[in-house]
Amino acid sequence: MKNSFGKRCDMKPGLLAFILLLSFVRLSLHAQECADPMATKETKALFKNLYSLTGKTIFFGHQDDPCYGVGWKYIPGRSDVKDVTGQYPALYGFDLGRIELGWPHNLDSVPFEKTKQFIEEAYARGGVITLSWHLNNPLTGGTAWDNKPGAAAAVLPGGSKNELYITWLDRVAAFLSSLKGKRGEDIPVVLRLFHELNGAWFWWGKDQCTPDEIKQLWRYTARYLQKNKNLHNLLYAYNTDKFNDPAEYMERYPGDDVIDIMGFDIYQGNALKENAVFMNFFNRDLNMLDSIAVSRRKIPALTEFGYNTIPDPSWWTTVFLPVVESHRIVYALAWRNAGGKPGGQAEYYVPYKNSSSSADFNKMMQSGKISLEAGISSKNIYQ
Ligand code: BMA
Repeated sequence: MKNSFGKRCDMKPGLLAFILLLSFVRLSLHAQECADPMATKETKALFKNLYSLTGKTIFFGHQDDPCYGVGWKYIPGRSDVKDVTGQYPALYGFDLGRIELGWPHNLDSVPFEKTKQFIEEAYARGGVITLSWHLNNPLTGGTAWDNKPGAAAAVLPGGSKNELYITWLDRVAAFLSSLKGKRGEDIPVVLRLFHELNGAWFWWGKDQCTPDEIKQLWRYTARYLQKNKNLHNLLYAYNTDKFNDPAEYMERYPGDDVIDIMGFDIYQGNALKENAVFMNFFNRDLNMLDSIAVSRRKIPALTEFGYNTIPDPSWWTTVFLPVVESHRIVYALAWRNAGGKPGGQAEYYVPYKNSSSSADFNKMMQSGKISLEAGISSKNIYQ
């Protein structure tokens, strides 16, 4: 028998078969474990359940869902998704931006006290929580969009902003460890760090740091939260923006040992304005994500999506659903319903009560492919 270097290999076929079997068993056992070997029981269960539901259902999520919607803010129990469908979403996104500065509210004015309350309520309903972090530029003090290069290198050990970054991580960690379920258990959270890192609009983007720097930053951050802060209630989501090929997708991937969920963000508009053009691109990226996630035994997800103001009233059943239903993503997070913005265009990505795509949104929910609160609470994903 020749090995791949063309040399003779004297191993007995029986022994070889045994070794192959052992590696297969190891891989299969490994298949349903999250990246942090010390993850809490509930966090491990969340990974295992999301992994096994991959390709079976798509949990629908919405950023800032219980905080505000089009024409309202902080009305207890209210949600645009619930106003339209009668149910809360299955997944909830919130953002930590400015927690690093010790602010009482985030970059979109959501008080962190409310975020904590909404997370605890969502968890009690059996929902999944994912957090993004539009953290300021630690080098310049500007926002996350201050894309002057050099910040990633500066926060790594030995860099001029490493100490500052540690104080920021300590604040994030304090928040993450304050999230408790009814029995006092830590609430599992999908932490979506350094999102859209193949774009060049954030300080952690592709023109702002090298692949090696962002990989180091990712790994350093995850290890700090696990080892120094003893946080074991986290699943880690790697996510790019839309991408052209697997090489682009993987260029900045920090490694299987620190990632649980693999996704990308995509919006209809600009170059992807026409339905057919968008569908084609979206479908192509989902195909690539499916095979990358399968080969690495990770959970594929659509980490952000939307078509601002949903100008096409049948968009949900003629564009979104026909593309996603044939793919393996286990959740899809629609971006926030900010509503009317001072001096700007309205911003919303899910319908609100009686808006033009409300009926079509309900029609999509009746397809059985997409799950809201009832579809997730019945799955007991934390057990
Ligand atoms: C963007 C917009 C902004 C917001 C930011 C962070 O896509 O919604 O208004 O500040 O996300 O949430």
